[in-house]
Amino acid sequence: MKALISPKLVAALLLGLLAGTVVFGFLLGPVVQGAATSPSQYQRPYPMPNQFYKQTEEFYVFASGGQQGGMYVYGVPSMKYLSEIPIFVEDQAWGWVAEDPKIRQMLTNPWTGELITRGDTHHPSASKTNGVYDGRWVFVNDKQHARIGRVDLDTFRTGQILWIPNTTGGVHGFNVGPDTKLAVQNFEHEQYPEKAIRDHLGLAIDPIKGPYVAGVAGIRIADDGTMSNGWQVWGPWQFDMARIGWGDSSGWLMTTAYNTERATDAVGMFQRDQDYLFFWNLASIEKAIADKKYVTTEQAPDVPVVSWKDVEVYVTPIPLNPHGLDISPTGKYFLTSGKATTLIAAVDIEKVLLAIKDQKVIGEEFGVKILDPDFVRAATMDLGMGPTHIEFDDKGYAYVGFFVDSDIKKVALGGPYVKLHGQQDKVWKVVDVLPAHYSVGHLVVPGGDTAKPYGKYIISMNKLTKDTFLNHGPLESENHELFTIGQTPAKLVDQMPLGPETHYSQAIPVSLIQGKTKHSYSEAAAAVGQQPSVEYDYAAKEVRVTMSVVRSFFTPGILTVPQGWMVKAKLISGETAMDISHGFALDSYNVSVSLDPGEVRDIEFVADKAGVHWYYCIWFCSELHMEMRGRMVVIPQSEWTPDKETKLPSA
Ligand code: CUK
Ligand code: CUA
Ligand code: CA
Repeated sequence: MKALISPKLVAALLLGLLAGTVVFGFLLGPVVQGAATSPSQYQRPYPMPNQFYKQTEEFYVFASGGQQGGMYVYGVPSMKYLSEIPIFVEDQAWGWVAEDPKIRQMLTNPWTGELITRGDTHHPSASKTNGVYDGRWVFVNDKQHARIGRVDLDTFRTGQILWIPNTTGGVHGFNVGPDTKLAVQNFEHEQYPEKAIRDHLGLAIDPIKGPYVAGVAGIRIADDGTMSNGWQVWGPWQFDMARIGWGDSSGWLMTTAYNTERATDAVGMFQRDQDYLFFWNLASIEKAIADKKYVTTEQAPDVPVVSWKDVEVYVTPIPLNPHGLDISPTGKYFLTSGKATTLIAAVDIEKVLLAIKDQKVIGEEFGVKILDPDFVRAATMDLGMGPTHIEFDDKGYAYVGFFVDSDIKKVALGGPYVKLHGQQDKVWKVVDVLPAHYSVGHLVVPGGDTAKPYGKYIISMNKLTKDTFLNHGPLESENHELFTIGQTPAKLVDQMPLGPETHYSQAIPVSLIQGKTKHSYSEAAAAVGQQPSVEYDYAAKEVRVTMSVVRSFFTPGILTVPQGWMVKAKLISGETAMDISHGFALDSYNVSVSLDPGEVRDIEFVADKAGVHWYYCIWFCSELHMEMRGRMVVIPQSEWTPDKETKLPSA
């Protein structure tokens, strides 16, 4: 071996001139060749699995991670796990850490200044143009802290986190509208808001006994994806799900409430035998704001808060304690499932609009007209135990998940959908049952929540897996089951264990994303000319470093710091090659960041521990990966003298 490594080669390696693969081949090539066995021993299935899967993949699935705090990404139909996208929770493996001030700011509550690194993602909702996915972004909510994350699909990274004011959290249904201009976020947990809101609503609210109030937040989305708080509507009820209409239901916002009882305990939330589906006229909300019928709060002086009394809103009764609220592809039918019933209501928006016009009203609550359910419903289906969520395909069928029955029922839609499936005699009836393992939560048909479902597949996101996979302790994984639905009966084709805990997912065609996925950032190119530098600021007690990170060096390779000073480092990856990542982890400090190719990242930390601390690269990036390290030498202030400053040779 020794003879293979010439001083020239070492020089080339150290200059970072050779790609990792070349280095590897050069160093180890002769050894490997010497030990080569007959090729048959290395035969692989043909085509090579990676090429096979890559070429036949049709959809990216973005699955919310629930208490994992981000999203999982996998491919369909391979059901191969690809990645995770950290959003609300720090995740050093994917480079999402609070020592980066940009990330710290996103994760910091703008009103309390608290860094919040816990989260609970529920409902991813993809950007759309004319009601169909356009592959730009996936937005998702954090139920626990009332924030919305935007994931940019060129990098698969979080680009923005918007915090929603006036609420203590507990937000559930989240949905992006058909043209990605408006998104809505429900407040599921009842609240005791600032006095300005309580006074404006004029309801009796007792901070201990309740009943409380809640509402919906409207989030505006600019053309570049930037979210901002647009408005809030508050009233006597909390909401579970929220959907913005399109097509037949354009201009309407629909929400469901399972606690129309306004109770504060589970038993109380089951007292009625029906709860409500709400219809909010979006233009009436904008008009109330234009007419200045709103208040603002101390916390959010620029976010108008409107009372339900000042907007056009109607309700209609639906089976009790609803969970699923999903809209058929033309925007016509709203299917809602009553969790504790066997019933699914199909409400027809055209009949809702007629009922509003002709006053088909059976009563009123808090001044809101209750539309006659017999008039507005196209059907009430008795389908099975524990219905959860609903999806739609491209052939006029709805799919309803059942937690208790552990299956999915395929139902033929009526009305204009008959011409798609031709099952005239079977409308609103079950035409197929798909067994699941087990307990179905959400379902996803690619595009199944849009104006144009792609159909072909359905994925059942099961809450329980029990004995489906190798057991791994009391906490079992989730189970995503893939069925093909182009034919009846549907066919189970694969199952995949996945971490906790998926709620909803979006399945987006590969063709909308693949072409624009970046392999490296262009930031490093922009930062070219920024030579490595070290600057000591004695007034601020700060060391500011610009550090170049490229195979296989950190420059500077030594950094001296007076103990207790702040270190502000700008790390610049000089890599443009695909998949060559570096990192910066600092011994005995709580600091570890990852640098994608060409990425520029800032990190800040206090050098509070004296001694020699190595920083090293965390990705195996080349044959000199282990050697890719440098020293931070922290010197007690009493021993510090300016001649100990790190000096870089001037360029
Ligand atoms: S929820 Cu979890 S299975 Cu948050 Cu859409 Cu129903
Ligand atoms: Cu860079 Cu390992
Ligand atoms: Ca109820």
